[in-house]
Amino acid sequence: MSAPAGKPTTGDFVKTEGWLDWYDGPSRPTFVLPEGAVDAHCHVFGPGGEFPYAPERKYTPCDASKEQLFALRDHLGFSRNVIVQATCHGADNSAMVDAVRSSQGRAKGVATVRPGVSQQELDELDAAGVRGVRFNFVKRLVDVLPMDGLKQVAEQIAPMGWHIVIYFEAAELEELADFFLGLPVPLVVDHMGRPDVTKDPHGPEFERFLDLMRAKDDIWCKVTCPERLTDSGPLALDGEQNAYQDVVPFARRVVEEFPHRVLWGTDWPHPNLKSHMPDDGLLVDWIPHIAPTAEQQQALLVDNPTRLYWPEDQ
Ligand code: 0GY
Repeated sequence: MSAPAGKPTTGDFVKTEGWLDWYDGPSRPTFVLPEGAVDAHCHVFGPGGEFPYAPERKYTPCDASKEQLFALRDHLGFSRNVIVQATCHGADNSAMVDAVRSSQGRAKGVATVRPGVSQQELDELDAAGVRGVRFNFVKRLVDVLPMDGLKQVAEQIAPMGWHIVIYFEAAELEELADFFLGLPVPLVVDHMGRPDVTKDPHGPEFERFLDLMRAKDDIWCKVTCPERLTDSGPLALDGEQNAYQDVVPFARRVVEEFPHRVLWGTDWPHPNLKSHMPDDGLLVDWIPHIAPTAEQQQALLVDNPTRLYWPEDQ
């Protein structure tokens, strides 16, 4: 079988069929990001020839290097990145750590670690600029991990001032909420807990998610990934550049109720997209639809991520 065309996957890897490559001609956003803006959710993939993909991965991406990430950062007008370990690298954090180390202080990291991780490994990650770990409960992405092992990791990282990024499907929240609320560290929820945006943003499912946010004042939310959550698609039917309209009311509810606990990121290079690949410039132009005021934008893009990831700057 020949490898699908498009962007390369280096090393001894074949890119997953049907998986779209990231888009390398992003427009320059018309929305001008405030000084010090942080892209608080993005990844690097490999390059596979240098940082091999993990044997337990559920997909094989095209490469997306740190240089390409930093070029996107500069093109869009961000100052900094938070680089989240992608599942295709399993618990081998080398590619992410290499990117953070190469950023000259302009990136922090979120790692994946396994239960039983040594304190020495955690200390090395901390020295490199890692500030949290990600617990992923999305079954298509990872094998299920034992909850008591995760709890043990949480207790290990608590004295380090780290947090836990949690990723789950909305339908799983009811079952997971007590576990989340028992974790002894701040939590950061990926992509608003993946709401079904065909449902009512004021309906019981999204209220359950907002109730999680209300339960503790150190739970944060990334109001991210409209391209992943949308049902209506990238462009409004009337042709206006108001893309992903169906996701807007969900994100606005979170921004309005928790202005000081929201974060935003591109999710570049957008793993696992099959319907369309977003133009990252247009994604940035989506921000004023979910955070219309200058105060909300400053909190979302600068103050909140700086408080969480660069507290030394405060
Ligand atoms: C995201 C979302 C996804 C994938 C990953 O690490 C990953 O593989 O995070 C997804 O497939 O929903 O945050 O990038």
